[in-house]
Amino acid sequence: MLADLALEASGKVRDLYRVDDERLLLVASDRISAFDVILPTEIPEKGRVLTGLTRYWLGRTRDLVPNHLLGTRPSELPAVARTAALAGRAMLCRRLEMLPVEWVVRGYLSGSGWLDYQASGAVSGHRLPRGLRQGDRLPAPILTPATKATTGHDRNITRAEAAELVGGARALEVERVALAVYGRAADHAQARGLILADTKLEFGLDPEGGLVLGDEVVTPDSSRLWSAARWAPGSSPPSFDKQYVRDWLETQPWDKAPPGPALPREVVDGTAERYRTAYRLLTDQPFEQYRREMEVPTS
Ligand code: PZK
Repeated sequence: MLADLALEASGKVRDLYRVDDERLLLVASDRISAFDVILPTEIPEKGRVLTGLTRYWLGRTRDLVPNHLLGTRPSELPAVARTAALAGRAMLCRRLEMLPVEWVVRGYLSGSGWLDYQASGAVSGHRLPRGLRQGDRLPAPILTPATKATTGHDRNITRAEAAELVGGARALEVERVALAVYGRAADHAQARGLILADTKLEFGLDPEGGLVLGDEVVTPDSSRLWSAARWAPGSSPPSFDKQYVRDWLETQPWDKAPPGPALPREVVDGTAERYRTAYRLLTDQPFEQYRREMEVPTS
């Protein structure tokens, strides 16, 4: 997508390019994964929605922790990235020394948190009350760090293990900041009819050793967002964004091994609308406005 910049890293749905020694360009594609498989069909504008949401949350949490965002507007990007294809999906970032831990904050019991709780009564070393059900709200949000697996699934680790990886004082600092970011975003979402069940944050250090929030922040790809209206105890509510995709895939004779099936137009359209709706609900702005703000000016 960007022949003029060197690709530094590639994720399932995002790519990271080198700008110079101090800066990176993070580009969100329209690819979508379901059941851990990248599907052959893209969701139009999904990458822009995720970049727009990250920009929104980084602006809304700046008072809690500095972050890596340098700009998303075409005028703020290096000239090679000032293209219509990248507009709104590219984020210029400060290059950080990333901490080798994924910092997941959970306010509700779902996913690997639910699995760990059922197996041991605890998640990442947090002993939880007996009798919790899948999808239940926790007595208080908890930090459940995980190791970044290069292949396969991330593994939840205890806070003591996270402290061994990054240092005890740093781990306590991250915990305080991560809980504050989650708390702010969850309250904001709740007031707009959405539950932020959990979210994965990544942090790095600036050259002076200061803690900096990096990566994407409180997007549908890094979080579980549920419609509050659809929450009920005893089961995890459907994913706000991928509900149509998962529901349709479940009707298909597919063994969840790659490649996945191509999505029909109704599922693509319904899902694209869900992403735009998530943007509008969370930011109180139409997604179209973000698109227009990020447009490359025509000379
Ligand atoms: C960084 N990732 C994850 C994301 C990928 C990989 N500001 C930063 N400085 C240095 N490194 C990173 C960041 C950020 N954000 C992020 N890996 C390194 C990642 C997207 C695509 F391939």
